[in-house]
Amino acid sequence: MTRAPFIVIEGLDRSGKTTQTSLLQARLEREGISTKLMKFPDRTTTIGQMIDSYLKSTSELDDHVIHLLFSANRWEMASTIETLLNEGTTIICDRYAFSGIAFSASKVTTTTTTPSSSSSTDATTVPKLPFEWCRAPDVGLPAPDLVLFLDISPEQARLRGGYGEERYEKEEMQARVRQAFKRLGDETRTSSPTGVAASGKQWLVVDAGRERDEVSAEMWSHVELLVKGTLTSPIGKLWN
Ligand code: NYM
Repeated sequence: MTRAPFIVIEGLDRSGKTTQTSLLQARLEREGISTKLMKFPDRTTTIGQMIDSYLKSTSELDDHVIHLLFSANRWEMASTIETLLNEGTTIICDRYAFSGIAFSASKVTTTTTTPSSSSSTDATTVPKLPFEWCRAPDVGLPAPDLVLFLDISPEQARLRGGYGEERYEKEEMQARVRQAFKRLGDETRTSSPTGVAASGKQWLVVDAGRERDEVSAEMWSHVELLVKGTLTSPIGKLWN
């Protein structure tokens, strides 16, 4: 039995991810490929509305709780993802479990101390949530066949007008998130044969600091191979 591919676009805030995802969807449609665009967080569901108000700072939630809500928001779509892929619909997904881990694991508590011998202060940062704790709720979700990670440096993001108003859109946070994504990408390329990393080519870093059309052309070159090939392997499960 053949099925359609599941393609995830991940990236930092200001990487142009949403624009690139729409361009990719338009290209797939022009090629006559049946496509569904998904986005996480999906702010339309009841859980998604709780996430939306947290991100806009109109509500406060414990760090563990919001992390689990982001994951639950993916689980509510898991069976739909599987059904669509098996029916032959290619899924393009704007953010997925990798964002879930990268952002939550980058939250830190900062303590500052002033050594008695000095007039300057030392800052120590401690993660609020362990990396493996952040991964656990997403274990078993449908695994993407390809992750395109749109990478942009904090300096380039600043040139694009800086970050927005939502939670996490601060430069120090984004720098930590970038490192966490790098860790996920490195591990994806070297992990077990049954995981998302199976072929060693499924996590691709795209330099998103370039012109829009250059970025979309590179993305298409990776996606074209997948959508024009025949996929017979069953849908994988994340980190199993
Ligand atoms: N985000 C997104 C998380 O913290 N965890 C998640 O699981 C997901 C999917 O939400 N700053 C963060 C990343 C973004 C924010 O995403 C909203 P977007 O793509 O701007 O709507």
